[in-house]
Amino acid sequence: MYRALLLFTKKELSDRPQIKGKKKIYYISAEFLIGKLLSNNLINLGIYDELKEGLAAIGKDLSKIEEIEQEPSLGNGGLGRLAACFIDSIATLNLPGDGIGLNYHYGLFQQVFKKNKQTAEKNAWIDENCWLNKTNTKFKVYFGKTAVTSRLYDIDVVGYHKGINKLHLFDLESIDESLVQKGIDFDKEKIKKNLTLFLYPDDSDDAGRILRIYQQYFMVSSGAQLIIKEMKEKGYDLHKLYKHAVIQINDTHPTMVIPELIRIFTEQEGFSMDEAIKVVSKTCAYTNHTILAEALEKWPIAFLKKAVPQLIPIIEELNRRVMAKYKNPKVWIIDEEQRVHMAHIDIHYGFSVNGVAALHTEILKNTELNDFYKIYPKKFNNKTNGITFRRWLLSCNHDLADCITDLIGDGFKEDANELQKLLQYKEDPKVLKRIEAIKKQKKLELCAYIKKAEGVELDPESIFDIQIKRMHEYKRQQMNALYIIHKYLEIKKGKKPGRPISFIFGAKAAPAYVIAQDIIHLLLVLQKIVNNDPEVNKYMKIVFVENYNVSYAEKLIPACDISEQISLASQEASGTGNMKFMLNGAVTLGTDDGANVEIHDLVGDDNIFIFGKKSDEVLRLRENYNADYHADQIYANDAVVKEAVDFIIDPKVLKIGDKVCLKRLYNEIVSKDWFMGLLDLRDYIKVKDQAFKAFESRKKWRQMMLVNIAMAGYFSSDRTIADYNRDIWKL
Ligand code: 26V
Repeated sequence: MYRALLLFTKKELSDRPQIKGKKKIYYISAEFLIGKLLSNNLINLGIYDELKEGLAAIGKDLSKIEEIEQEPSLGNGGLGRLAACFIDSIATLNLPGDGIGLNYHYGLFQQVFKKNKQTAEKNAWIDENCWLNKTNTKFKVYFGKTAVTSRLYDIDVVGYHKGINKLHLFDLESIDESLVQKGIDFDKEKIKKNLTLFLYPDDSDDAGRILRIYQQYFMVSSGAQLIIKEMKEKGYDLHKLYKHAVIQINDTHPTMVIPELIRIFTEQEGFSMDEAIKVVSKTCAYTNHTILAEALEKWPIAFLKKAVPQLIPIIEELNRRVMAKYKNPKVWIIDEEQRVHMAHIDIHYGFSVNGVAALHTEILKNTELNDFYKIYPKKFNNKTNGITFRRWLLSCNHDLADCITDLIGDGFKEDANELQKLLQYKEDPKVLKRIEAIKKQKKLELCAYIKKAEGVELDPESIFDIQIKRMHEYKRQQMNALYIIHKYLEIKKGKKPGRPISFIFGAKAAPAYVIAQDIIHLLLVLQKIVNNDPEVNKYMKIVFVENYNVSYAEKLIPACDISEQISLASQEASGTGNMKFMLNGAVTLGTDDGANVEIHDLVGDDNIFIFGKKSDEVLRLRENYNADYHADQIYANDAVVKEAVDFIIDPKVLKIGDKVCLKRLYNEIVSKDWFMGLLDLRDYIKVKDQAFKAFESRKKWRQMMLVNIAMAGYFSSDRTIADYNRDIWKL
């Protein structure tokens, strides 16, 4: 049945018209975390309901058939999922625009828990029953004198009741899957066989880091050739490239497209260097997604020399021009350690630099990229992220979408701001109860799924408190763990919560990120202790779901009561899970960070739970961290904090867990606490308890749910893309 539906849907897609126009956006990204496509394609094609009914009439359940599809997990997290939401919205706004990326044979690793630890398995998704269409387009890509062939595979991207754009994924013709050994290990040296085998979960070792350069260049060289080919086919003058194409560079991973285009123009198209630089600079725009130093790419020039020697003279020329103009070494492209700062190429040689939420953009302008902001104030702009409501409401929560349609019609499907019409029902008990009943239903469905998938039985009457996102210290799952310990110890002492709480986690950690692995370990050990303690498990349970991915998110988000968005203020560029939860009627418990700030502004103080130090204060403390922040003193002076932290190395915990991991984590927290979990823990406990208490004022809580749904319209990626188009792309 799945195969029949896939073939039928592919045919429907191929019958739809291509979206056309004089100018086109190319969204280049190393990641497109598209997730399963069947139901989204059916929704966008406008045939979902008809098909579902038709199938039901012959005794088939579409939602069961959907389960068969393998998820293409071609992204690590937020950045990749954003790219997927964006291509959906670009097509929905009827804008001509294609994605350009890589056809990884194995997506983000599958997470398997062994002995309460994360292990990684390969995650295949390509087979004859998938959405890829093989094309005849091939390009030669040179690594110095070594040539490989790239072949283009396409996935159709259909807008909501609109035409088709493409997601172009390039693959290595000479790929060899037999290179993969145990887990996700493979021979990293054999570039001619391994280039597109894996999506990168981290870049901890040098072989891996060089391979990443090869991947990036393979992507941008293929992409540049495709763009030039399309321009020539349309008869456009390459000297006017910027009139017909705009290239949005998604983080620095595709930055080499800038020197590559300049190289092609000067070496093959007869441009002068000045002319090539001018044309390329007017075509490329850059999006920054993080202020974390370790994620801002700086490639040793020696690595680039090894992989792509042909780009070195171009990059050196770009750097010479910057040095001649600006005396501040902090804005140079090549630093004194002979490293190439990829973001600096984008900022000098692109026409737009944007952050992904209001606060993030302000921090870029005033702190992280301030030296550049002073040079190019007009280039900087904000584009607050968004999510596609097709996937994150219409597809993952049919019941809620139908309810909203009954109440305010289906205008919100084209114009998400219409969700605000829901506010008129704020005092309508029937409507409030219906929304609550839908939440209840989603919780029941999630309970059944978790029982089957994880073997844990949750109480659907309990509060569902959910934190799902990559495992990272700055996102502070460790602080959530400390709250859980605190609650556990309170229950042990006889202070029992009025209503049980289910603490739900989903998170993958980069395989080489030791402390993140330790936090996963702690949570899995806590899960064992809490869930097996008959004195406690009536009041609280923990479930850390195995292999969190897009498909799992689609089940978790509709069932959530409290959305945990607790990053250290200033560190989460935007977050997009926060928007998905809000749209599905969860209430945010969070810091004033990333897009939480905008959620807070929209729903007001009464419909969100905010805690913790503000970003100004955090940034100030971090400027002189060792002198100004003292985790050890907080630990020593606050009995509640100390009790929770000490439990990490309590004999009860060490008995089940790995002593090395737990002690390492304990030491990290009491001595460094780089992301200041201890600073905010007291306030977190206080406000989280307030949130649990507020859950009992049922009318008020239902109203909070309604207000959150009603105000979520701003976070439609249709709005975000309209903003990109108005300010940057001008299609
Ligand atoms: C870095 C690396 C480095 C090692 C190899 C793999 C890899 C993959 C991606 C990245 C960049 C991570 C940046 C990122 O994902 N930022 C997130 O972007 C979201 C969309 O804008 C935003 O909502 C999140 O707050 C931000 O953390």
